[in-house]
Amino acid sequence: MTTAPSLFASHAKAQGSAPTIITAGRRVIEVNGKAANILGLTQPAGSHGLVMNAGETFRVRLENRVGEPTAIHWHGLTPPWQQDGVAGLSQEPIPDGGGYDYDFPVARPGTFWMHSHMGLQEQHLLAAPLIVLDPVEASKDVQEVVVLFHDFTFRDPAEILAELKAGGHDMAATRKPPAASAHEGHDMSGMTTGAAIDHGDMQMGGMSHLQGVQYDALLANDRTLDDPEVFAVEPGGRVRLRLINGAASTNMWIDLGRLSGQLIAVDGMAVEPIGGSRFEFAVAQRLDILLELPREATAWPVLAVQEGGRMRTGVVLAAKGSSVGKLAETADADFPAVGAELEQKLRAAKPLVERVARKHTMMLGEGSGYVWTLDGVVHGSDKPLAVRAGDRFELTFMNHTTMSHPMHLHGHHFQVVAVNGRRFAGAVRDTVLVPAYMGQVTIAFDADNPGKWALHCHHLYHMVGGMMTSMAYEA
Ligand SMILES: [Cu+2]
Repeated sequence: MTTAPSLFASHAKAQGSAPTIITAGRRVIEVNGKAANILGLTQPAGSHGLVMNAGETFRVRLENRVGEPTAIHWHGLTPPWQQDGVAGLSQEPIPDGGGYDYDFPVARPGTFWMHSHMGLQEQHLLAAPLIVLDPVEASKDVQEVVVLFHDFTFRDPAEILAELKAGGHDMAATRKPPAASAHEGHDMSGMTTGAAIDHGDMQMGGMSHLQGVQYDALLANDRTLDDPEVFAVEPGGRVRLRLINGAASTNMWIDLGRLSGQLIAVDGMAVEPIGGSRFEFAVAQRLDILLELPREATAWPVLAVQEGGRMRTGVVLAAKGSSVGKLAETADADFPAVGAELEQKLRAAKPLVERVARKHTMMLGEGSGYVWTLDGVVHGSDKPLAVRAGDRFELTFMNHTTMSHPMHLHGHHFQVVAVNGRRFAGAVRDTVLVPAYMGQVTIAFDADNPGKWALHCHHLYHMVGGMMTSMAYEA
């Protein structure tokens, strides 16, 4: 079983000039008592993913043993664009049996991850943590706990996608407006004139209408709550949770239960600390939460719950002398939709210096047959967003659809500078959730990494359904 300790042990051994071998391959885990054939990204000693220090070189040889072509993206790193790992945009897919070498400096520490950027492989869990430690913090007495979350299905993702496209029951439920009277003016061409809507009544029959895909389980480090990973912790000790939402399409809530923590970074970038025990956690985002554990011999669950439902997973922090009891696999009540509430509270530790910006408003749209568009275009990667090197660029995502979209820009970190037109010096990050029904989020970034970069919704089925474009500029 993959665990964080082996991940960190591999780091200690990996210092040197030889590349770290990471193999994209097949593996078997157990979910709900049944064998599940999935994919993974492992080092020869069996650890999953990679840990390195900021200031070091990312020197990786990726070997493809998946049985089909693949491409792996280093989510949150800002490499030269040819090493960004997006099939068909930054590189050709790596054939089965082949390999690809990556070699670039990594300056910034943070909680990042790696995942397939090809087809539907991400739903087969072809993803792993990518942790860049800050050498300045090495002396601090803080225990690192890395948790990668997934949404899991025994079904073939291609079948799920075909059903969504055919407007199967999942789809029909997704498209149903939460309150018909509030939705006059909505049509499938992508224009919605509904005002702010309470999403609290969208949940029916235990299925998430917010996401549209019915999952068999949520996983935390590949495990369910009937057999969670248990981390031994010190009573009174300090723990840094590095939480990664690696789900294909499930926005989640982190639920610390009786514990309270300080959110200190999002997507690997520091924010002014925010205390709390529940945090919104959209697809592809990361949360770094610092915990000061009470001086009690107690086991503390760290849970992730689906939005619009109660399915959950998690890990347990167990102090010496505590007993890890059985945890219910569902929460007591449904959790609400994930939106922009936390986003609006976040403030960057190092905000961008204000500059004059070039601006563009990008329309997020949908059409019949599970078609998802950016500025009215399906799969618009060949019509890149016009950005010039050196620009400060402000991009406003305007969501004309009935679902929220976790929008991800490659090769850059951006700052969230407005939500629904209200400006603030928000978090610097790489993935932001644009809420459904006319949600509007503005990001700002400096065009300082020339190349061809993907810009897309990180909901896997939306991306495959067309919600992807690119941004390109030369030095
Ligand atoms: Cu989306």
